[in-house]
Amino acid sequence: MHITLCILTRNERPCVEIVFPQLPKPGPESGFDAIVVIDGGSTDGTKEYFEERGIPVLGQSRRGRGHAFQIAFDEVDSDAYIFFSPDGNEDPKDLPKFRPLLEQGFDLVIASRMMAGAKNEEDDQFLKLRKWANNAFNIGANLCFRRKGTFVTDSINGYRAITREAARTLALDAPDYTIEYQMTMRAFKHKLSIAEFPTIEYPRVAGDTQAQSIPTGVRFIKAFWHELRGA
Ligand SMILES: Nc1nc2c(ncn2[C@@H]2O[C@H](COP(=O)(O)OP(=O)(O)OP(=O)(O)O)[C@@H](O)[C@H]2O)c(=O)[nH]1
Ligand SMILES: [Mg+2]
Repeated sequence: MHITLCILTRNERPCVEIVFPQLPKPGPESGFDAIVVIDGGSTDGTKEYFEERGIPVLGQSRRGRGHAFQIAFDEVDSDAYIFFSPDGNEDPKDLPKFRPLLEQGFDLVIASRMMAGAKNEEDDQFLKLRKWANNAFNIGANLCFRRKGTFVTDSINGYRAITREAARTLALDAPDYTIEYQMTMRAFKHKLSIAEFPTIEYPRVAGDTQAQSIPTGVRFIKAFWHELRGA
């Protein structure tokens, strides 16, 4: 199975300088065969960082994380895709964990921040607002759309892999940060097989989030409602 690591960036130069050197090279040990960067219009030298190192960079005609997924599915020839955000949240040591599950036949593999053995960025805080919101959206997705398999613990996390065939089946069209939530809800609806493994979520190593909590939360409610109406 040919697997491509898709690195998603928009103005992440300071993070990329720290995180990219921690990534394994494509090959049998790494769990992927190729790397591609999908960049949503960086103006801070992120694109140039990768180009200088010979890593292919695909641009986007429209901004948005969901559009970046579309570019991967439309333009990257691979049997499966691992999506990775190089801002420090995601542990590169987990990269080899996707391949065995994909090769076992799972359509979608999610690194879960919520299951036993995992850790969420907010777990050490008293107020875990983002985690609680994530859990509420997750329970809604499981209750309304899951028709087989066990309870999925983290339907929103971006650190995940999907096969090309599954991506085609789901006809994803979310343009923004709701892309992963839409992917999981539609995977439930289509009775695709979903695997999770526990991961540890670390804080961002530099820079600021581009996903503001309240507007992103509203988009999640709309995405959920959209799937409910189309269920
Ligand atoms: N290709 C692409 N990547 C994007 C776009 N918008 C955001 N990203 C990337 O998606 C990843 C996740 O975005 P973040 O801003 O870190 O969102 P978050 O992880 O919820 O927030 P933090 O907790 O601050 O890390 C980062 O690597 C961003 O650079 C876009 O329009 N296109
Ligand atoms: Mg992040």
